[in-house]
Amino acid sequence: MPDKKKTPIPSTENKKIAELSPNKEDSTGQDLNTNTGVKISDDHNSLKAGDRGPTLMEDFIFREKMTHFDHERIPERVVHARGSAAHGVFKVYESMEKYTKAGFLTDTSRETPVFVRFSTVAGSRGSTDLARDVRGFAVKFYTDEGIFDLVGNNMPVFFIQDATKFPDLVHAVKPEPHNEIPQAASAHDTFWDFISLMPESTHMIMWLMSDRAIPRSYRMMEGFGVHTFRFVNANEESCFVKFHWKPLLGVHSVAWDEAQKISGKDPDFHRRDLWEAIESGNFPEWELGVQIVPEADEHKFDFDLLDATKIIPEELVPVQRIGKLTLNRNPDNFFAETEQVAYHIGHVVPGIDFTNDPLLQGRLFSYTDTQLIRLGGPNFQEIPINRPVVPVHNNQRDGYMRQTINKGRTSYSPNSLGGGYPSQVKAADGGFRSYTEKIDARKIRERSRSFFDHYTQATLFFNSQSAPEKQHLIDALRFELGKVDTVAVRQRMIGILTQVDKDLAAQVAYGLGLEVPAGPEQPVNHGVPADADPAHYEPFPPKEPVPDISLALSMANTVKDSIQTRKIGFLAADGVDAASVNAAKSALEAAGAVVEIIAPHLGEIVAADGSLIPVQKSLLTASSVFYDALYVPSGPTSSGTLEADADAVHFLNEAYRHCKAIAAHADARQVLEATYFAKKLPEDDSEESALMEGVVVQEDVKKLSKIFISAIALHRFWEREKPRRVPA
Ligand code: HDE
Repeated sequence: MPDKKKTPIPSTENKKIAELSPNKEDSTGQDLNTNTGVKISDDHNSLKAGDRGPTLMEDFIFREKMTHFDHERIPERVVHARGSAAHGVFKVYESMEKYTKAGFLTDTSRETPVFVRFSTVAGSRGSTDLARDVRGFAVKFYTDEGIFDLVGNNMPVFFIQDATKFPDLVHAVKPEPHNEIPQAASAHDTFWDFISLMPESTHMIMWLMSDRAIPRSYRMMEGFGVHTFRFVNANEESCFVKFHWKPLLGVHSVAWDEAQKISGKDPDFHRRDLWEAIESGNFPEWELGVQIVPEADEHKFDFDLLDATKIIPEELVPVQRIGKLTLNRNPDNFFAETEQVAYHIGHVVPGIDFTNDPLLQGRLFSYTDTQLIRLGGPNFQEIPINRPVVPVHNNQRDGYMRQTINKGRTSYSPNSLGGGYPSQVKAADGGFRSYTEKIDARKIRERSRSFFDHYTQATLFFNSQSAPEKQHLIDALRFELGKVDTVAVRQRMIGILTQVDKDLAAQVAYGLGLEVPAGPEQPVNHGVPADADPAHYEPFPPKEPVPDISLALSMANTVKDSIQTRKIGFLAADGVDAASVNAAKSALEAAGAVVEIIAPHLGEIVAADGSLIPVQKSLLTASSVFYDALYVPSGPTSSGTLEADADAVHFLNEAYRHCKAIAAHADARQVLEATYFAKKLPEDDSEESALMEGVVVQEDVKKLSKIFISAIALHRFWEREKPRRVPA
């Protein structure tokens, strides 16, 4: 069977790119002119009354330029303000017609153009990429049947169960209103005050405190549709579906200390990484996964499929990988495309429909509403990036900035003067018909009792983590709650954590200098209605055992078979052995890595044989946190310089602290001996010892490169953190 992952690289030309081209402008070789097309002779001086006189009102060229500038900004997104996007295509592997009639999921010959925007949630447009936060993963499919938006996140659950709590959640996490502090961080009182009163957020908090919240790259994140959606097939039969994106490079994160340093040294770290990967032809890829639940199984599970704080463990319903997404083209203009793109969970095509998840239902209102203020009116669908690749004909008219010139007398239906057009389309011919779900219910303002187990899956998540991941989670909670000033809030959180895992609660409490509350009582859920009957808030007893652990929840089980696009820094100075540099560089590049030479100065270094080696970064402009691994080539003069250079030694110490693979030619061992991990250098030159510690010291560059590649593929050597010997 052919390897589906290795399908040919799709062309960067597609229907959407072609559709965008009439709107593109290229000034190369062109004259400067005004918006009215008048050529401009002087763009450097305004029109003045005399040599040193005042500017004249008459200067229409100045006024036009300045007025446009004054109006350049639009409101940033109320959440997910900071983001980065790219064009690409999606192709399904095999027809999914058994479940859905959506053309892009049934026609295996189709390449559907997509525009994907990744984002953080809490920070403003100018904040940092490496904040501890959820990441948005929004995909716009320009299908032949209209636009489908899968507006997901990199975590499969959400903080709240009902959309009406969203403004409260966002107000709590955003910078505090009196002093607008802190930016892009959940580590403050109002966030944890809210969370400690909302036990339904506990499962999501486990994800947010895990390393999933500090990804190594957008290209190394999973994506999730979060809600349960419906598929509907040509016979109008429906099933439930959860959407997943599985990155082919695996799911990887950075260390928290590293994240904080990256935030200062390169706040654009993820944006840059995505841009550079696409520019260099390393196109990011994900497989689309689906978990399908037959309609008849709706009530089979311990949890409610309509509850967005729950996953369906992959052990209960496996994820089928049904197609591939490839991002292969950077936008031409950030504002026109990335900023103006308007995603909406309500953009669906025939074959995909909604469920009654109360979070999903609320989102159906919010997304159009927000575009009306953000993009300034009802015609935002006409902005080039938002247009479908199929023609639009309807009776909607006018409004600010209308672009379409609708011809004819009629803009109503039914009409006879316009021949009855545009006309309705039968479902059999492609018209969207909502799934005819049976509903027989009372109108109530209540939460379903099936939504009230808030802890089982939080525990499942915690139990499924590897030892280092558990430690990171504990550290993250100690950090975040440690930044909370109100002791009562910290204490309430410890109460919630006791419901997840006693040891977790005890460890976090220790870090905060608090006691774990005695007694088994449940934390109070303050998010309940005034007239609530407490019995209603008792969870249903479990129906069938939940798995003890779920392998897919731990990043320790992700793919670790490639060093594709990993960034490797070579620390070198004048007198380096050119062969030791070049052989390792070729081997790593052949395995797909990106190598940069870092030296005490920019320009070139002179190798021992007199050859010149170009330098990409100096020790001043680079930082270990920008690299996945480091290598020190041989050459006595180079080693002597590096050993004596505090910045070079710090570079290595810091990389060691962040648990990265480090390699040195045996002749450069003295440089590693200047570090604090000198005592941890492998005693023999076997592959096993090198891979145990993630430190490779070898004489033979060929052998060194081979072992180093295996070490880099393992991503991180978290065991090193245990002794906590971390001066860097
Ligand atoms: Fe959003 N969300 N959201 N959200 N969301 C927005 O829409 C909202 C939720 C997500 O790159 C806003 O255009 C409500 C879950 C992404 O442009 C806004 C609720 C998930 C993006 C909005 C949720 C998401 C947004 C702000 C609770 C994962 C960025 C600007 C009911 C499944 C899209 C905008 C982009 C953006 C509302 C919860 C994902 C205000 C009311 C759950 C990826 O409309």
